[in-house]
Amino acid sequence: MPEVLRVWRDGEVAVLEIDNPPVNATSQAVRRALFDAVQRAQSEPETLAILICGAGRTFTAGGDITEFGKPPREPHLPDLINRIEESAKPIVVAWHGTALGGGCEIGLGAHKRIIAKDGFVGLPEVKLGLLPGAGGTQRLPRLIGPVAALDLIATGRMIGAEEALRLGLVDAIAWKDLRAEAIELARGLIGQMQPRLSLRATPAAEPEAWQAMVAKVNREARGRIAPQRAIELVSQSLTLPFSLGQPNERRAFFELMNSEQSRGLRHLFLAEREAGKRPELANVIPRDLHQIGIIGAGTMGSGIAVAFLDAGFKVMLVEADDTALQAGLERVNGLYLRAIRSGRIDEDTRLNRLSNLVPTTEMSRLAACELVIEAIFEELGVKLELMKKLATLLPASTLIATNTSYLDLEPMADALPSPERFLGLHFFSPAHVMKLLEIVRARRTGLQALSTALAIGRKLKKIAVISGVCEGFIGNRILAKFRAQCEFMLEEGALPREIDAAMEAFGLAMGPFAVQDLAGLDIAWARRKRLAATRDPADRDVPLVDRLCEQGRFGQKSGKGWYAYENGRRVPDPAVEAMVRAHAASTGRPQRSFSAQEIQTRVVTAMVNEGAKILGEGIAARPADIDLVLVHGYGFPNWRGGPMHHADALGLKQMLAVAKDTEARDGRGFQVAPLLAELVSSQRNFSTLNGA
Ligand code: T1G
Repeated sequence: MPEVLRVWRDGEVAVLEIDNPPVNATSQAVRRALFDAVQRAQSEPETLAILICGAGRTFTAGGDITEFGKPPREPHLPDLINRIEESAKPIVVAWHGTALGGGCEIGLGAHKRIIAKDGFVGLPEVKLGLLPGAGGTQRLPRLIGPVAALDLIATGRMIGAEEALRLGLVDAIAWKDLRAEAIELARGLIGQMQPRLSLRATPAAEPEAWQAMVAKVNREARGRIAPQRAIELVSQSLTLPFSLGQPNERRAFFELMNSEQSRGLRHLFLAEREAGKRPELANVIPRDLHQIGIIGAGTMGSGIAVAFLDAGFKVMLVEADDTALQAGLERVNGLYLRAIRSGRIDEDTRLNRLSNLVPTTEMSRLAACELVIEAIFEELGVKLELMKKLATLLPASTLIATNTSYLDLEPMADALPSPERFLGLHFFSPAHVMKLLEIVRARRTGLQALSTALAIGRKLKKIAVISGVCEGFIGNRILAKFRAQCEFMLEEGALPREIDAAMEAFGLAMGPFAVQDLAGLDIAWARRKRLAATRDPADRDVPLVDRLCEQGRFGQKSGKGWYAYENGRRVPDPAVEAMVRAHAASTGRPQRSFSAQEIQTRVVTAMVNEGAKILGEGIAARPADIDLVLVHGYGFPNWRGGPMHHADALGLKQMLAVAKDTEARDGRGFQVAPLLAELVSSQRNFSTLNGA
């Protein structure tokens, strides 16, 4: 077994260095080694103080996520930390990189904490649907007060060295040499009685500040259990001794560990890290790109430009004429001014980023770029013309990407002399904010282009998921089925507000009809008109959007859509509801009322069924990739783990029954995915398709 702890002595200070790559997770082996080393140091006469530190990039990322859900093995982290706190010899912890979760808690057990100037510390357990389980909820409030502690525990945010010092979470910042300064700190404690944080009383909170923090945590929890449990446990640190608070914390930790919410969030954590790993790319080295060209400076193009500028790339932004280019530059600058107003960047940063931007109307200058992304009008003919032009202007090595959201990539690839360098980079609006990037792989896209696109995704700090080519790719294709199902329910007796309320209760930030109002109904209307000629009359089609638009109800921007807007406030509109009812009656379908749960089940089944088709066709490689797309691009609640994970949790048998029912009712509008039926008959679930 590899050595996970290195131990040596620097004079009278024993140095215990955790060395468990990649992130020094506190696995069982690490806990055992640390426990024994602390124990041994007690009886060594030469050792008068102890330093615990980490090797490599980070102190420790905390508990080993791969051990979660398995029976815990001794020594448990709380016992190790109690042992550290009780040490007769002073113990200092030196944090660098990220001291997270259990890593932060080890520090709270120590007698002093020092952090590298560029280090971060935090208790991110809520992000995995958990709480600190090794004393964090009880020790942190005793150290920095309950209000600040609740803030850190319930948000899970990491803080930098200076904030940690200001809060009193660390005793010192190491400005030059963490190791040397930490040893000095330890040496200074020799011979002193070491106070135990767990025996200290939590400082009383100012009632108003506490109430405000509790209200904030409750407001932001939106269905998540862990932050609410955090309130309860931090409160207990005010009223209960540590010896009672800690077992309560431990119980809550294991309850949460077994909760569906934590399972869902852990699934996503691992899925995010697996998404870019493809066996066929294992030995493909991505190209290192610096200069990106973007054609089209509309909403998408300017957002994409900002995403690249923020990640340190040089960007050339191309528009057809000066007026359009000027408007695009104003858009880019507007995004930066907004970032300044919200305090995310300062003026120097804005100027710095803009200094990497070259605006131009001369497309031939793109020859200097290593990747060119088109973000022009969404019309195949126009895009084909552009591709032909690029074929003559760009060297054959330049990667070319389209930002199309649903057009077919193959004809575009046909227009290029070397189609292996062509792919889709589907950004989501606003492109500099949204985490998701669909990398669309056309039939002839080369492996190096694909691997380079994944590397770009990482540099942009996006979640990049590979999709094959089909109408709408992974995300919009599922969205279309989701929306269709919502509209079908309108024909069977449900109202827009009922569907929105049910889906908001499910965890979406906004229901589907409210979202359509926000985006504008005219877009859907234009598309429907375009597709009308080729629509199969046998398909189930709901023409309600047409009726709304014919009455000038284009959504929020026109003051009315599926809802009415009074001073910007959304209210149900009796006229729309009457229209929906009249249309529903005209279909001759039986009318009934829908429970929220029924609405949710039908919507989710439609999504999952389409997801199963997408998997069956090889458009997505893994169910987990579909989960990432829906969570990071479409607001599917992350604590449900994404639709495919959620389907497994609900049980595929039940889902198949709903799908069969829907097929019987919708006919050609809905067909059960063969993969869904196959999984049920072989008693498997989607997770078996995710691979190891
Ligand atoms: N356990 C096991 N593996 C981990 C891990 C962890 N905690 N954290 C990261 N990894 C793996 C990850 O899967 C990836 O693997 C590699 O390390 C690099 O990660 C009682 C018990 C530390 C900020 O929630 O936030 O403590 O893909 O790609 O962008 O309260 O990882 O290379 O095979 O993310 O530089 C609380 C989660 C645990 C921290 C580094 N801790 N990790 O980010 O690299 S609960 C967390 C992170 C707890 C106690 C309980 C990030 C990072 P591979 P990466 P990165």
